[in-house]
Amino acid sequence: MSRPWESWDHVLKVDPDKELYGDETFADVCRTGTDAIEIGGTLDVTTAKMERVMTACSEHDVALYQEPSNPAVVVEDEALDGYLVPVVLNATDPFWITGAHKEWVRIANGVDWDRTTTEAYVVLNPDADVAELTEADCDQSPDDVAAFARAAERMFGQEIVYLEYSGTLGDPEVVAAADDATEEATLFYGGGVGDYDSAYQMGRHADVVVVGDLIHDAGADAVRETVQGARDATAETVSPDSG
Ligand code: 1GP
Repeated sequence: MSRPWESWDHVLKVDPDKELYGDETFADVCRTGTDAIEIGGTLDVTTAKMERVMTACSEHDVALYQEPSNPAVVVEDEALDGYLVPVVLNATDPFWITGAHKEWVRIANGVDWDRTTTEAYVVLNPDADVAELTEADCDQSPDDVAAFARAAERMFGQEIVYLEYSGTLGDPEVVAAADDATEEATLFYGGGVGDYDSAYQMGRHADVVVVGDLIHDAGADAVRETVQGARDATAETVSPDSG
């Protein structure tokens, strides 16, 4: 499988269980300038809700991925560019490290391996639904997170390391530590990004800034600003003058 995320700066995560902002449509959602849309949520996601979002987004020219929160909601759809499957490295319930994945392989009528990639999550906001669900141990120092990131890349061959602060803006020092610890893997950061400045701040360290709730709470224009923040941060970090 190619690694399109290596060239991404920004991902928009759409929760199929949440309404769009105001009278916005999926056409608006698909025109924020993001590099890819990930469809996924932690709670109350069903295949019907997934399919509704997928069908609507597939009419527009944007890369489309499903992020299934559990094996029961995987939707087979040719419109998808692929599946990004979370593996929660700091879950204390092993179901979210290997159990869900084993169940998926067991019950699936064949997994589309060419379009399936795992994301090595480190969940860091103890108040987030995902932390509660996976019983994640969120008490992690920058050194701990760096070690998780390096283990993910070097021991487990993960192409994507995902620092997940869902619902709150994370600690830039932690993101910087994970950035320093990884060489090949693409570092995703998600959580609490709500404007240009926060996208820029996290994009200075992460390769890809993931924005979720903002599309539901403030709409496409607000998300467009975060795309710009992430792009500008990338442009500066690759600039020879950036130090
Ligand atoms: C959630 O990381 C994403 O999985 C984005 O988080 O909803 O806080 O933007 P927010």
